[in-house]
Amino acid sequence: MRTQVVVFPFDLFGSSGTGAGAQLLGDAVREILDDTAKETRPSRADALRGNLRIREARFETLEQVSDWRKRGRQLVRQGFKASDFLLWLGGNHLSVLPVLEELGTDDPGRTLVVQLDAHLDIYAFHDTTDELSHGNFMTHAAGPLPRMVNVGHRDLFLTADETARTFAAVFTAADLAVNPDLVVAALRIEAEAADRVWVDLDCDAFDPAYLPGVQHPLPFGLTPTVFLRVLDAIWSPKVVGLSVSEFDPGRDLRDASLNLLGWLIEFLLLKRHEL
Ligand SMILES: [Mn+2]
Repeated sequence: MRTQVVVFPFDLFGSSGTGAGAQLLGDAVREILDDTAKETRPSRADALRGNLRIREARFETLEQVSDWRKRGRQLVRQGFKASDFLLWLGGNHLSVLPVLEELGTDDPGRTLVVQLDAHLDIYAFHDTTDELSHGNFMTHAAGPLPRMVNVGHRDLFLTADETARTFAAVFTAADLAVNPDLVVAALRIEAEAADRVWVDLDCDAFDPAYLPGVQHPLPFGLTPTVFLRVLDAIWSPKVVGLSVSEFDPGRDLRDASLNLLGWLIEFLLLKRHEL
C-alpha cells in the first residue's frame, strides 16, 4: 500500500489565502513522517513507514500559473500510477477540478465522487461570474464528470432541476440532521455500486463552530462525528483518494481548523494503511 500526497496550493479565482492552508497541511504530513522516522518504539504509524510520498506544486511564476490545470492532471495521473491512494491537499475548491476531470476520463459512471461541501459550486446568478471560478467550476469541466453526490450542502438558491444537471444525488446537512440513518444507508448503496470512490472535502462542509478557517462559512454544518459516520458508510478499499480544500489559516481560530484537519489526515492515512 502506497500513498501519494500532493500539495496543490492553487488559490486563484476565489478564496485566495487557501494556498497557504494546503501548504500548512503538507507541513503537517511532513511532521507525521518525521515523527514516525524518529520513533524507536512500535507505533501505529509504522504502517506508514516508507509508504508515503509527498510532492508539492508551486505557483510562483506566470508559467506555473498559466498551465495549472494541465500540471494538476499530470500530477493526478502520476500519483495514480505510482500509488494506491492519492491525498490531494488543495488550495481553493477549484484546485480539485483537475482531479475530477481525470476521474471522469474513463467510464465516469462507475466512479463515485462523494463531495462534502456547504455549496454546490454550480452558481450562475446575477452576482456570480461566468468565468471559471471556485463557485462555478463544476460547470467548467473539460469532459464528463464522474458520478457526483453532494453531502452536507446548505444551499438555499438552486432549483432541483439545476442541481440535477451536475449531481446524481444531494443529501443536505438538514437531511443528515433529520434522517441520518436514511442518508448513511443511501450513501452505502452508492459506494457499493461504484467501481472506485473519491472523497472530496471542501472544509466549509463542516460547521464553522468546528472549522472556522474558511472564507465562505455557512451555519448548520456537519459535526466532526457525523462526518466520521458518512466516511464509514462510503469507506472500502475502493476509495482511491481524498481531496481537502478551502482551508484558510488566516481565518482560523486558535488553530481549531488545523487541529481538526491534522487529526483527520493522520486518521485517514492510518485507516488506509492499516487495512
Ligand atoms: Mn464550499
